[in-house]
Amino acid sequence: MEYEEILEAVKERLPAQRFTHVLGVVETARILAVRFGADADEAMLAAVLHDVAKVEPADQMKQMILREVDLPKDILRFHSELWHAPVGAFIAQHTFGITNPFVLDAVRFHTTGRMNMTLLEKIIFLADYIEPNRTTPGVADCRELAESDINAAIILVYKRTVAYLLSKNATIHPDTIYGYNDLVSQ
Ligand code: DGI
Ligand code: FE
Ligand code: FE
Repeated sequence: MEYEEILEAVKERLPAQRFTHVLGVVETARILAVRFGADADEAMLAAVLHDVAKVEPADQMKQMILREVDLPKDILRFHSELWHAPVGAFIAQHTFGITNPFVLDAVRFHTTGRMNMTLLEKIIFLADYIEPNRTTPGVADCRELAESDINAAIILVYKRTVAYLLSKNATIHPDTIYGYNDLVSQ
């Protein structure tokens, strides 16, 4: 499927407000790709697909995760908010015919992050947090760091996310911790 066709299909799958967020991530990912030297077309494709599974019902995602060998089972022990990322990568591959493994991994790890993220993964992870429609307290600091230092910006996103999860007594996926340690120790 061509990019424009995928954009239209994603628009039909998502509520208007969620699609507005997706468009914000697309534009932010394009800017970050140009800034930090990644392929802008790949960044926009990963961005348009990153939340493709966002409104799938949790029980349907659970069934899919249990059924498909390619989907990680351990994620079922964590909050269902996390499931749309690997399920989205699966849909991108099997419904939208995306074969580029870097694009699929950028979708797969956009919520938790992980250690050794590729530049494309970093761009989608960061763009998701800082896109212009986001009003999260402190997002301006992340946007400022993203002007020049992608790793510093991502470290701050990890910190903010972990602090938020701690404040809610929520579990923290190990990939988020591994991702934080990976960048903070460099
Ligand atoms: O899908 P979006 O709303 O655009 O953003 P997202 O994919 O980053 O999902 C964010 C949600 O995931 C947010 O409510 C926090 C939640 N979450 C739950 N557990 C974890 C987590 N985020 C991370 N990074 N790590 C977790 O362990
Ligand atoms: Fe998401
Ligand atoms: Fe998102």
